[in-house]
Amino acid sequence: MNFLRRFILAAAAGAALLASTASLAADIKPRLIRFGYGLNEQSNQGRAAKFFAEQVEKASGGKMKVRAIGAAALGPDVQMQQALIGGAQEMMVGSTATLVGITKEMALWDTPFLFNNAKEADTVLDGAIGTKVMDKLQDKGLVGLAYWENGFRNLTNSKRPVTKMEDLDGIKLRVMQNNVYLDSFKTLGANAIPLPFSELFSALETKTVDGQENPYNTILSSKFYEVQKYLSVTNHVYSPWIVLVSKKWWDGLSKDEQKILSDAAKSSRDFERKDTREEGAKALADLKAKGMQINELPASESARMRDKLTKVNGEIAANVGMDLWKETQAELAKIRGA
Ligand code: TK8
Repeated sequence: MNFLRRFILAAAAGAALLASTASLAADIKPRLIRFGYGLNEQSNQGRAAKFFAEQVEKASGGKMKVRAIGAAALGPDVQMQQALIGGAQEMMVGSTATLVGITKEMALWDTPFLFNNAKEADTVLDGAIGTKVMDKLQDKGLVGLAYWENGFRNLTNSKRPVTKMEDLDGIKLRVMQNNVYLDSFKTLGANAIPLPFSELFSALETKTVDGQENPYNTILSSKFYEVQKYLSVTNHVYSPWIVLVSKKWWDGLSKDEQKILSDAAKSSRDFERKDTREEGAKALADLKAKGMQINELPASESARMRDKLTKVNGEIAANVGMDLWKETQAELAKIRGA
């Protein structure tokens, strides 16, 4: 064996050793991370939270422990956000829609029919615009690490099939705590009522509200089919989840620890989107089997709703800033042209 070859082999062995002991050599302290979320453990959100916890433990050589706590046991989204800001809780995943009171730019993602498909959503959310919006959180005491998929939202209710806009008249519809959602559904004629997700099942069960809107996955995992008869395929908005860290706590972490969390949030995002889409693809059949009556909206009715909802676009653009609004429209035009 010549010198060069021996040298290369030794270097390779050294690199492998370094990689395997990286978590030992790196600046990692024992950490306990409370990671809260709103859905139950059996949901796509729960599966991804578990995956995240495993990734972090593995990458930190077991030093960083994630306690994933679901079913809003640490409180609904808005309450957890405040706990993160105050430093009483380390991490969470939740809807971007409930963040608008903290960072107004998040309302961009509430724009009805903003994305036509998952590819458009992934491209914008993971690209420069998604990052820009996410980074706005830092001034408010939060660090965003990745957008996960909640998904395209569809309408359910216990009163009647919604096949046209007028069918929404007088339906008490739960919406997220977010003005764009409130105004959108008022515009469509529903009696929109904001409620935290954690109160939704019992509100539907007691008929405090007649309906709600969420992706198929959630309608399935939260068993809304037990208290909702009708599902209308509206796909009216794509809703992201966002993985958040308390900035107060984050700033005390080493670069190595921060990288472990950031990498794990991204690999969990990829896991979560794949899992969500696979489950979503068969969810309609599952919901039908559970007894839900499902109807598509005729194209002409979709178009009417869409038309009517452009009314809220002006309000969103004013809220998030005209520059960001235009940049997003230009980016979407680019994606669609390509
Ligand atoms: C879960 C919520 C949920 C959202 C909602 O905490 O509130 O309807 O879709 O996923 O963030």
